[in-house]
Amino acid sequence: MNLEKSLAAFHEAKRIMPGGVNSPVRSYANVDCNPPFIARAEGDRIYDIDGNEYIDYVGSWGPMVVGHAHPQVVRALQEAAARGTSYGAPTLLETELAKLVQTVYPSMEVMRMVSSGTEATMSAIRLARGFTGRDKIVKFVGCYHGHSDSLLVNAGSGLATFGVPSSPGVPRAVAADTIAVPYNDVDAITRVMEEQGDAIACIIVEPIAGNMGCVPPRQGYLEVLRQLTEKHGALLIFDEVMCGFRASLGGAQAAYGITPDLTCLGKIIGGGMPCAAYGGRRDIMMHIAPVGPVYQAGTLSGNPLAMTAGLETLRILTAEPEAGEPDKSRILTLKTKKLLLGWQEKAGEAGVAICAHQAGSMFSIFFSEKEVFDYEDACAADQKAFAVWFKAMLEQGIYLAPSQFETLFLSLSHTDEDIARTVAAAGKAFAAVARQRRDLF
Ligand code: KE4
Repeated sequence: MNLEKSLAAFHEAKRIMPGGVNSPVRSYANVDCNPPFIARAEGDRIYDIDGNEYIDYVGSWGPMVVGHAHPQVVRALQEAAARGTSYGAPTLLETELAKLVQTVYPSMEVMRMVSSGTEATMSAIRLARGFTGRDKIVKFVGCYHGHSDSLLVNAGSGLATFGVPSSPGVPRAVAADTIAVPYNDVDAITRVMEEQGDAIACIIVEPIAGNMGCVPPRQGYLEVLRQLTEKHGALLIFDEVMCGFRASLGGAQAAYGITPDLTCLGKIIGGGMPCAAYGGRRDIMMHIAPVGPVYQAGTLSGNPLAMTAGLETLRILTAEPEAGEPDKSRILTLKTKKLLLGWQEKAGEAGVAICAHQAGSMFSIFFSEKEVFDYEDACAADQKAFAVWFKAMLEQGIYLAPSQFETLFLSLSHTDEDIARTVAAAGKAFAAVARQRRDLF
């Protein structure tokens, strides 16, 4: 695969941006190869500046659930841009998107639009502290909620990939108020809440973890978090930035039937434009400025282009199915299941043990013989094998997340033929892993 132009572009980019990227995981540092520079994307295809074409399972890390450059989204954006790109004033679009979100997230009685998942979770944490008057928060090891100081403590995602449990620059005093607990461990969280519950403002959790790879909650785990927060007067915050609209149309809270006090959304809500939201119980959200004392603001919050892309994306996703047709969410889940079954079959044929996880149309595999329930299990998976597999897939035109600690995403534009091609490519990639392991011994 010719990546000459991308390599030259990468060298040029490194001179002016840290690592040549604007978000660390894009650097491919952990899979020991250089990233293709992307020229354009359409449907489930992404094209680099060297003219290589790939089937895309990153989908911009989740937002592109209806496929890249969907005609309905593009047309609406073109028309919106012609009306101006930002006003910094209220518009009908914001109310319209909030109401559409509320149809699938009824727990979000009131919500606030912001511009990134980081902003959504940072604001939700501040609100929880302001509402409860408590300073301590609980998060889970291997879960990632964006890069605000309070949440960069034993974070997952890029930090997990770079093996930095908490980032330099986060004041010790700030980190001291964040308690990081192993995910999926009922005893650990019960002990923390029994010991410190009355000082804890909230528990924030990825209800389906996606930043240690895709790791669903154990049976009953989310119920325990709900019970413990109620018992100790702490708020339960579901960070559904990644699993929102994906694990099911109503995200993890609909899939598992648990109602959090606050929810954070991102990615799909903006359809590829900078947009996120936090919201929940009215009595809590009424503490947010200007009606309440907890301050939060944003120049581009509710931006008309972001609202437009989000509205069109969610309209496509929530559209009533044709008579006798499954709904879009079900179609995505079934396609994802088909892909993973194919990968598991190919891995078995190659004699390579994998652990495959799926939640709706988010999924990942671990090169691990044992089940993966938490960050420690994910770290114990064979990351060298992952890097070999990743590279073998990229060379066959399959564009995957360049890290064991990320999740993959399927879109409405992935066809059965694309899935069959991806399964066949995986067979060759698993064989490359098996060869590499044989060569080691
Ligand atoms: P952003 O600030 O990147 O919009 O959202 C932060 C965030 C919050 N919560 C969850 C559950 C998330 O997954 C994220 C961001 N996800 C990463 C991918 N694992 C974004 C990709 C990147 O950092 O480049």
